[in-house]
Amino acid sequence: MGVPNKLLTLVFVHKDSKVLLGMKKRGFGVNRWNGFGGKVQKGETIEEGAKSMGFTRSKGYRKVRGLNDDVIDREIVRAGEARLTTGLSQPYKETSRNDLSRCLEMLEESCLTVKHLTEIARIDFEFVGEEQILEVHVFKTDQFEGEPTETEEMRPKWFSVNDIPFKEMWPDDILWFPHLLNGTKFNGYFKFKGHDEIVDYTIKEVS
Ligand code: 6OG
Repeated sequence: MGVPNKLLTLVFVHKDSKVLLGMKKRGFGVNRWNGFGGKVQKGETIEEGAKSMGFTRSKGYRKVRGLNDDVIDREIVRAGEARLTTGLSQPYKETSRNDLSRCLEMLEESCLTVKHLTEIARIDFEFVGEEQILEVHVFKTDQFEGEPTETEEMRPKWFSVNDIPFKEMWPDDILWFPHLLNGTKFNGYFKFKGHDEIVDYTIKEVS
């Protein structure tokens, strides 16, 4: 049977003829521009995962389950104020330290809220010598709120669709970006040797 696929999301936000990319500042794919996304958590759908990771308060929301959106919003604001006025290392009066770090996590990820997402692709990535397949679900949207804001993880920047920085992206991107930009749905498979070399791939359009 092998190990189950690792589910990931990747979201591309569009505005006019621009697409929002983030420079990954740490972790997997560091120093590459990419869409926003991450792991789908247990108990959430892939779409929920896509809406939350890197964009909305949902990751924090899950951690403080039981609170409604208004409360969460207030906590985000409070945590932001606390961060501004006291700095990260100072204790926060109204909630426990633990709550504060949770709230800051939400704040960190709340640069944008995305609404409707269109799934464009599923791309499976295999890495030579590694058993687990990365199953990446790619979405696009032009419906969002908020200003892209730099976080510890990502430095966002709008790129013209004619000026996508493929040389500073995962090497598979240049092969499927035309589909993303046209809105053509597809299933992709890429086999990587290391992180720079594609040894095999397929891209199949789906209706
Ligand atoms: P975190 O580890 O940051 O999630 N991802 C890839 N994206 C592209 N364009 N090409 C690849 O080729 C990728 N492999 C993974 C999925 C990692 C993020 O990176 C994406 C996630 O959005 C190998 O939580």
